[in-house]
Amino acid sequence: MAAPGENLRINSDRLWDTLMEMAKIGPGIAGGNNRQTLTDSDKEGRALFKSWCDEAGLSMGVDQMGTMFMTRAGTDPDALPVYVGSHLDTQPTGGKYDGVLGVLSALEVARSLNDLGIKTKHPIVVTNWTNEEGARFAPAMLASGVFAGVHTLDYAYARKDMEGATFGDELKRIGWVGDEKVGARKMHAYFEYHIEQGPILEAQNKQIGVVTHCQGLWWLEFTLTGKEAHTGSTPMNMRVNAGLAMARILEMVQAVAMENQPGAVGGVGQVKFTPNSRNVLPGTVIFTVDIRSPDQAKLDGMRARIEKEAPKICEALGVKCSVEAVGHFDPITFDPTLVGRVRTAAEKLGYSHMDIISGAGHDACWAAKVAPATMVMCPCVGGLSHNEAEEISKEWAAAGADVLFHAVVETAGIVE
Ligand code: HGY
Ligand code: MN
Ligand code: MN
Repeated sequence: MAAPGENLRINSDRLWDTLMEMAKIGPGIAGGNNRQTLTDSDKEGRALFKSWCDEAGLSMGVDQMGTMFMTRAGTDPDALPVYVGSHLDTQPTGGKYDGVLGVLSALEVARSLNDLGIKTKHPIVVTNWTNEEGARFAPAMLASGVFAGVHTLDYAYARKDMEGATFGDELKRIGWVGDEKVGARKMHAYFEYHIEQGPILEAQNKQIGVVTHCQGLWWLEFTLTGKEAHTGSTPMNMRVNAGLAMARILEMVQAVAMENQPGAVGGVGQVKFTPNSRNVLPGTVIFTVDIRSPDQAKLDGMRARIEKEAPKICEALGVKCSVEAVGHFDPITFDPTLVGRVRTAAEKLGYSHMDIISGAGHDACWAAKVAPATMVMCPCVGGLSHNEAEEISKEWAAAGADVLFHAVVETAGIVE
């Protein structure tokens, strides 16, 4: 048995088996997952996660956004808890590890503490945030955003998916509307363990990412209005072509991002043509531009340029253009003390590590607004994520979970 606090290691086989069990719920079509938020498969995944937490003796609290807080009691009931979490919802063609690794590694920390008979002063709360992905209901990190006071509950409940279903109705439908006021809980600290979702750690042959910052983001939703017309019989000079306007805006976004290298990205992942018929020019085109940078000036400068250029592109084609910011957070600096504990844990455990800025957004970004927060990262194969082929090694998974274990226990305080 490890001496409390020294050389703590999680149970790697149990963590991997738990990941593989969860991966069976909401399977994708190519080996990954489609367990989108508030779907029946999300409901199934939540039930499985709760059954594991019940077995580990964790007590459940659920807030009005459906976020699951699973508490392992501390010895000091007045001590604010250490929260350790991520998300179980996935992209429509998601991998098995994005978010899931963080939630189930947090559960593994609780299970390992039970195995070792270790008591902590501060309670530890294993957390599953609702709707981190923002794929079905924009924006991303919706529940943690309400928790941090960035969004109101009404705003969140009114968010609609592409079929017109609202977040509030869907949360009620799957039976996960909790009674806790969102954000009433106070945190001593927040940790999130996550795959990098980029190529840096693997390329640098590092087992651990010590996450110092997260780049900022804007999601700009454009609605372009053209004129529905026959693609065959409408002469080129009579077209009001919203699809062409979209294509020119995408080219411009690419150019703006490339002008802001290094350290900026820009692109589009989702487009909706209406009526979306192969021989009808679209009347309406809706798409979301996703731009990001760790540099505040670059981030805001890119937004300003895109919002200035897009209307000009549309005007030249006689297309109407409107834009709404549907997601945003400024670049985040994580808590230096907690970042230091992650780095020290990696060194103590003998894992190679490097400082890194998160390219993807995470619930930790909003948690950082209301508590000291930081992240631990592990590599992923080829830096691939938001793709069913997302892959990590069992060893990578365990190394990050060991580091998480150490940093969390050091923050929660071991009671002899
Ligand atoms: O968009 C993101 O960065 C995250 O995966 N929700
Ligand atoms: Mn994620
Ligand atoms: Mn994701």
